[in-house]
Amino acid sequence: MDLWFTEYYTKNARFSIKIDKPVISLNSEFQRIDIFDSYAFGRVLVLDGYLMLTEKDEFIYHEMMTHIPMAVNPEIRDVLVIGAGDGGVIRELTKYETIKRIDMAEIDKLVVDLCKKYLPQTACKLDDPRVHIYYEDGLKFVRSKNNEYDLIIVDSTDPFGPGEDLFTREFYGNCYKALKSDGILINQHESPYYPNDALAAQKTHNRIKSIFPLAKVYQAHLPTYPSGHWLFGFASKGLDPIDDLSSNWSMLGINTRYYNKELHKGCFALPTYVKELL
Ligand code: AG3
Repeated sequence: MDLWFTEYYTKNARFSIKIDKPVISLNSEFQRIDIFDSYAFGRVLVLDGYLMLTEKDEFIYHEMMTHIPMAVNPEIRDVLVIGAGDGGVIRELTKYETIKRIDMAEIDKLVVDLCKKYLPQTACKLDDPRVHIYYEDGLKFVRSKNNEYDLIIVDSTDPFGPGEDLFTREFYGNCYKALKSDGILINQHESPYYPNDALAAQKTHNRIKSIFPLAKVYQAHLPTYPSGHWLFGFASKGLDPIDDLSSNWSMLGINTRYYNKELHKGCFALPTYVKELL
């Protein structure tokens, strides 16, 4: 019997992966969680029917969220990660010995517990002594913080369901307040291609732009996300992702499979239709 997972991108477009075997399916207090093994992409994590990561291509997303800001400011010491219960962003951050503290605010403890058990490739560094996990709503967590972090990474779900609050003006305003004077905010920005995602990307960018003096968007090729073309936001209180790119990053000896210095400069060059959207 053939078993397939399908994510619906629009009424008329969908993406399917053939399942090798189901691993676990549960409903948490917040969402439905499915983990399965696939032939084409290895183990896959799905939340509320939306594909979050696959073992084969997660390195692209997690490297692009982490090394872009770290290469701009290798002095980053204190980091807040919001969402990201699978641990992929944390794994990349722990490659930097210079980082002293990583706070993570993840609303759903069950995601973390299941990823530790079934997705060791991404969850492998969640027990690093520098990592402090708070099982709290990211919006509330960041509200009480002032001038504390050099970097905030928002690794949320889509702006529908439990992740919705992490796309509001209020949230971005609180992130601004929680960041130090050279602070950087990175967030996943949806795809520019399908109309609903594109609208979300546009709104997100406009909200961030109304709060941060510098707000840019960069892109990556992600085989298993809607349209395969994904956007990320880089916002800061002043640091520019290209003009301030540190010349020291390559000396740190960080091992990456997608990110490199040429790509860092190239990924901020956007297609015309994306520039027009933003
Ligand atoms: N963060 C969610 C990306 C959004 C994917 N959207 C979708 N498939 N419709 C991924 C979590 C990985 N750490």
